[in-house]
Amino acid sequence: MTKVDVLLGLQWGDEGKGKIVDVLTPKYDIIARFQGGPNAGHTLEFNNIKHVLHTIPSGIFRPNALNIIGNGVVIDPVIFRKELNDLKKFDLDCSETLLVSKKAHLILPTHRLLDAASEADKGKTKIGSTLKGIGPTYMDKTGRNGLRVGDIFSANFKELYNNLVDKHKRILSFYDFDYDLSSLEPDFFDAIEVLKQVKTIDSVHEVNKAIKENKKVLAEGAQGSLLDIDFGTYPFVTSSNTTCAGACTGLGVAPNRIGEVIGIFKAYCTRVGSGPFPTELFDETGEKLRANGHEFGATTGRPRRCGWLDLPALKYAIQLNGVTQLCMTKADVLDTFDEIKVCVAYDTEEGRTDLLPYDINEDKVKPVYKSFKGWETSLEEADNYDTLPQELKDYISYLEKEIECPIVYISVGPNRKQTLIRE
Ligand code: 2SA
Ligand code: GDP
Ligand code: MG
Repeated sequence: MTKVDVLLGLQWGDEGKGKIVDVLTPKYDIIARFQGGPNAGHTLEFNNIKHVLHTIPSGIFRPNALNIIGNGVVIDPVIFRKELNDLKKFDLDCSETLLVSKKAHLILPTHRLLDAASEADKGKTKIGSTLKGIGPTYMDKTGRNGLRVGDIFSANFKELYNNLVDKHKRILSFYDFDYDLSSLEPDFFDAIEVLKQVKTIDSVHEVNKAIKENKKVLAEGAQGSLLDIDFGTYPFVTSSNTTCAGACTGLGVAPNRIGEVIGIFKAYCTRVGSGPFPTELFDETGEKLRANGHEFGATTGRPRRCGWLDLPALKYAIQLNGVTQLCMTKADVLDTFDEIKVCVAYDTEEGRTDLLPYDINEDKVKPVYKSFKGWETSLEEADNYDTLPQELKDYISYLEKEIECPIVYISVGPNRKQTLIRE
């Protein structure tokens, strides 16, 4: 039996997971998403075209790979239909290569309204959600009220829908929030008809059968470890387990069937939405990172907050996930910096620590930085580790020594070709 490899983000998301999954897909038979939903924006670039996927796994553009949307994912049929239509424009027919778990939960229009109402109600303390209805959908899942993909085939689906929507309307009435549900419902039911045409499966059986047949499976994470509902910067997190354990529950894979865990991090750090970010830069250096890295949300277009790499946070994420291989992305974004900083510890009221404290708000932790000389050379054409600038190699060696894990992949641009692999 083979094992399932997992690829996931080690920061606050947008580490470049989509790009790296696309690069690795030729090595795999199955690519499977295990959590999150259309809050995710996974970007792939090849043949001078940029594609952004939200619900569909990032293996979809490679021939021969099967793509599975697992039980841990939440699906908005309207966004899903748009993704399918966008792929059709590139003559990509997913009818044989995309399978959806019957156990995945559905995002209803009222989940999106509840997300918006909750965020508006929170005001300044809002989470900064993507407003895709993620939180309310997972709340209904754990509250045992949710609707699943398998329900759309039931004769009484409309009744199940109405019962849940009535509940949502009662909750919405507690908020000072105007909405017009009638304008959203026809589109939702149209999209349900499209979803019915897609192959639905019991992903638990499908994935485990593949493992028994020695097929290679890659589980694709969404968001990042610091947004994990249990281990992230709560409450400024998403509503699923973004860490490796989520691949077990989100696909039905036993923990002892997990193989390599590929952890992705940017050579610096970004975060979109609210919440603590100890190494955030509010000056022109932060602006330069945003401009050079085109740091804008792939789903919402929001500007991402930018700062230096945070080693205590990275070590925490590596430990949580049992990372066996690292991938550092966006090294090229630092090409024009004469100085690069890394946070190596925090000063707290209890003294200096390199463990991520319970509270990392700016009044509780002060980052301690180590400086590195920048390489000030373009990495755009780099295609071999040995010929990389010495300053970058020094940066990589330092990180590997500190985090005790090999950096196997180095990404130097958004294109699938701009990836160095150290075998
Ligand atoms: P939600 O919508 O309930 O999951 O939001 C809760 C928090 O999780 C953050 N979050 C994300 N952070 C980074 N990237 C995400 N995907 C998009 C992208 C984001 C975008 O690829 O750029 O376009 O804005 C993502 N999805 C959720 C979110 O910002 C909240 O902090
Ligand atoms: P994901 O959510 O982790 O898949 O990442 P996103 O797609 O949200 O954000 C990553 C962004 O960085 C996308 O625009 C990618 O095209 C881009 N990207 C990925 N790797 C690199 C890289 O090595 N260098 C540069 N400059 N951009 C990259
Ligand atoms: Mg993203």
